[in-house]
Amino acid sequence: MSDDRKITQYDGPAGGWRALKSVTQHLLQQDIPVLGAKTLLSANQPDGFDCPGCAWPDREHTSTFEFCENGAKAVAFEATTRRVGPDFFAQHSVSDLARYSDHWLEDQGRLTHPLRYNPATNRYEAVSWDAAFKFIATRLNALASPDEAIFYTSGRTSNEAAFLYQLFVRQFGTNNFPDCSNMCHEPSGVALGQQIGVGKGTVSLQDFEEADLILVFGQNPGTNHPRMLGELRRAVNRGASVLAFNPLRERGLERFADPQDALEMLHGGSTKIASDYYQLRIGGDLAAVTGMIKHVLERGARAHAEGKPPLLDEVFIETHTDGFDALLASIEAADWRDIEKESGLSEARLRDAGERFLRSERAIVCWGMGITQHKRSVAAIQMLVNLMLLRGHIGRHGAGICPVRGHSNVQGDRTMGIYEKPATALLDRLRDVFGFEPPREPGVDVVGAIEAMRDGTGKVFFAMGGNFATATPDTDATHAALRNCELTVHVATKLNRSHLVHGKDALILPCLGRTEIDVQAGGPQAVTVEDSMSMVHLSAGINAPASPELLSEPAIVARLAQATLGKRSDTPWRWLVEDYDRIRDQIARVFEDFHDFNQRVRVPGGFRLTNTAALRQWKTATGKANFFAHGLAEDDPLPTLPDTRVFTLTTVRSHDQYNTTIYGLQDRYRGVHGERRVLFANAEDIASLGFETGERVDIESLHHDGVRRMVRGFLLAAYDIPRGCLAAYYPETNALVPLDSFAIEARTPTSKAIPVILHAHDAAAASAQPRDIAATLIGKKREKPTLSARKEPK
Ligand SMILES: Nc1nc2c(c(=O)[nH]1)N[C@H]1C(S)=C(S)[C@@H](COP(=O)(O)OP(=O)(O)OC[C@H]3O[C@@H](n4cnc5c(=O)[nH]c(N)nc54)[C@H](O)[C@@H]3O)O[C@H]1N2
Ligand SMILES: Nc1nc2c(c(=O)[nH]1)N[C@H]1C(S)=C(S)[C@@H](COP(=O)(O)OP(=O)(O)OC[C@H]3O[C@@H](n4cnc5c(=O)[nH]c(N)nc54)[C@H](O)[C@@H]3O)O[C@H]1N2
Ligand SMILES: [Mo]
Repeated sequence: MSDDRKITQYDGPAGGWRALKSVTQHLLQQDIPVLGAKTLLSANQPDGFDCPGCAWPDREHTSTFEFCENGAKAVAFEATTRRVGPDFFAQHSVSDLARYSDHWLEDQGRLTHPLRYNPATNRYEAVSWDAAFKFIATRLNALASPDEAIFYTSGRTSNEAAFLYQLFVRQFGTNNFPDCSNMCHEPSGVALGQQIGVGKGTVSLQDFEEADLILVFGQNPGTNHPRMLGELRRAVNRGASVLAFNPLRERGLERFADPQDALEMLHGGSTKIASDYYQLRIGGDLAAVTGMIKHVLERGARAHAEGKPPLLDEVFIETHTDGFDALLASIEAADWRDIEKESGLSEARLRDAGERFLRSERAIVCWGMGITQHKRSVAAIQMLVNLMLLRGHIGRHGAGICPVRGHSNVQGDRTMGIYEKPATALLDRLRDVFGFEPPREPGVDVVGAIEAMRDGTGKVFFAMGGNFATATPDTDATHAALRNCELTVHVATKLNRSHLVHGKDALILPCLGRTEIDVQAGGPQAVTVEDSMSMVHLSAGINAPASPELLSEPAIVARLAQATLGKRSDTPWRWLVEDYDRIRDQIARVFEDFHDFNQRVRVPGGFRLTNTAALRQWKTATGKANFFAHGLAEDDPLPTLPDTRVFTLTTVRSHDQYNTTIYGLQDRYRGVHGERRVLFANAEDIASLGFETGERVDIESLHHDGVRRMVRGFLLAAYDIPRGCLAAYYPETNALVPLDSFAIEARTPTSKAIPVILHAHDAAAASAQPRDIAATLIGKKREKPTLSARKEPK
């Protein structure tokens, strides 16, 4: 291993001085010491921009400086002074660019001009905006059906852009709206919708101040929602408990030094966050919560029999819920041995967790991708909510449900109608307000979009942000699908892989970022976003645009709509974007909850959208909050191979990335430096396979479709993780996730539970023909993979 590549143990707390140091380094790397500092000070301020980092809410948008290391990186990365203009693309052909890493591509800087791919030169070349819109419009209008076009959205898009975008696409005639949510919190929306009648969380930040117990399932806030750590720390300091459920020991859930706390920083102190850490098996959450519920129900029944005060909220269960008896029966049927086996936790530990829950008067349950990206994620989420319903921890102070969203406006985009299965009520409303007949057929989600492009029924792929080629599963299949398109178009701030894995024709449309001043005919504009707790507020950039050529996302949508729809649409597209208040007035006409939008959003801090579940009104099929019974029986056990150990691999984010945007090669809290192809494994597993820490291995995933999926050259790192479980970074491992392996009902790729086997690294094999593994899975005897401790030359 080279000197700058090392894996060590990190003993410090999350946050602290090292977080401050890291921010300074990132600002310097982006060549923006002065501008960067000014920019950072405006993040999440009443008159500044919404931090593009994550969807965690801000304290009333009024604190002096909500410091967050990773928010700072996101801002610095956008505010960089580097540029990739037409001269850059003249120097580099697409095949040349394709050889560089994702990190290098985005690190080249901000896109400055609209670009069109020229197959003759194999290069992107500058094109005028008018020509770009005309080209796309002609191609869209030439399709045999509007359903041959697919319109992707990543979650940074503002409410205003998202609203115009869905309006344009529906006037064009399709509901093909795959979005990043499909890969993210879709199961939360599905589970909560069925259960409590609203697909969003019920808590506000105020509830975090009052809770006495916070359960954190499958989430790594120290890295992905650093400002949430501030909230957890405050809660712990006033005596609340935090229970963490995670197969990996995550430093941010253990100890945190708040860079905003002068005393803590001065004295090198830190706060212990999780009072208990439940290191369960990957995918063991449903079983773990089943165990907790089993304990709670048993204790409840005993208290009842002994005439003691009730431990369950019987009044709430009686008046507000449905399905209790079915839950009871299924929990009674669950056997502790099975619970232990599936969760990887002992009965005693789970009873202890259940007991802590019983002692809590005001509990909040939070979860992230560790819960949603599984086959049975909807069931797991419904079990979490079952637990909360038993003691009525919903719709009262200090208690409730908290799916922690990712992208800063992913929740708002859905609210605005970016959804492939729109409700009839929304379509009716659009028809009435805008006088057109919207398409009624559901559109494709992310998996459906890849299938459609693969099969040739999806011909034009348009992306409002994101990095579809890299964020999606089954990398090889997805890339082939994208290349099969007639046209791919990306609205983006930075160059990324998706621009290089393109259709026969391709365009890149560069847009303004959150941090930049957006001037339209009516003067400087602000956009609005909705955070993870349904707060809607304004966001206005402060930096000069990265290039005078950039258009805002709303302007791009409006001009494309005008070019495409022409006289077919009587929506005044150009007029609407002259002043975003006009767009907001239209939003208010469509969505009741946005009444007086322009006035209410100008109150500092914005306003909160109504959450019926938080008011204990249940817009469900039964009119009640529903308990859902979900048995333990795994319907999809790990495949078996003779003489070969099959592991479960989960894919996680490092501390130095924003999804597919790689800021750097450090994962400080996990002790990783200078490398991203790392495989975290239990030391005993490494030894039992005859490998050594620091050795490289190849990872192969197992699936029934006969396709061989393999990623190579991962460095083995001993880590505190249960035996049989492995972890590696996303997106390097996305090639291992089969396209048709997704969550039941929600179709979210199962990126957190991939059955894999390990091979000694075969450096030469990268060029070898892929072998068919199907035979081995349907029972034919397979050669034992070479698992000897063969060392690669260092
Ligand atoms: N800096 C930064 N911030 C971000 C992002 C980013 O990439 N970088 N991404 C944004 C987005 S879009 C999202 S969705 C969020 C993602 O935020 P997270 O939900 O925190 O995302 P992951 O890194 O995927 O980590 C999930 C956690 O789940 C754990 N885990 C894995 N498998 C299991 C399991 O089976 N059970 C349990 N209980 N835990 C498991 C992992 O160990 C890890 O700690 O963050 C948002 N914020
Ligand atoms: N294996 C595995 N796969 C996963 C996950 C996982 O945990 N494991 N997580 C999934 C999750 S939770 C998500 S949300 C998806 C993320 O999927 P995406 O949302 O598609 O991906 P991002 O990496 O967030 O997109 C980054 C790109 O967005 C562009 N961009 C940045 N800011 C702006 C802007 O303001 N406007 C526009 N138009 N473009 C902008 C830049 O060009 C940048 O390259 O990935 C999913 N994929
Ligand atoms: Mo996400």
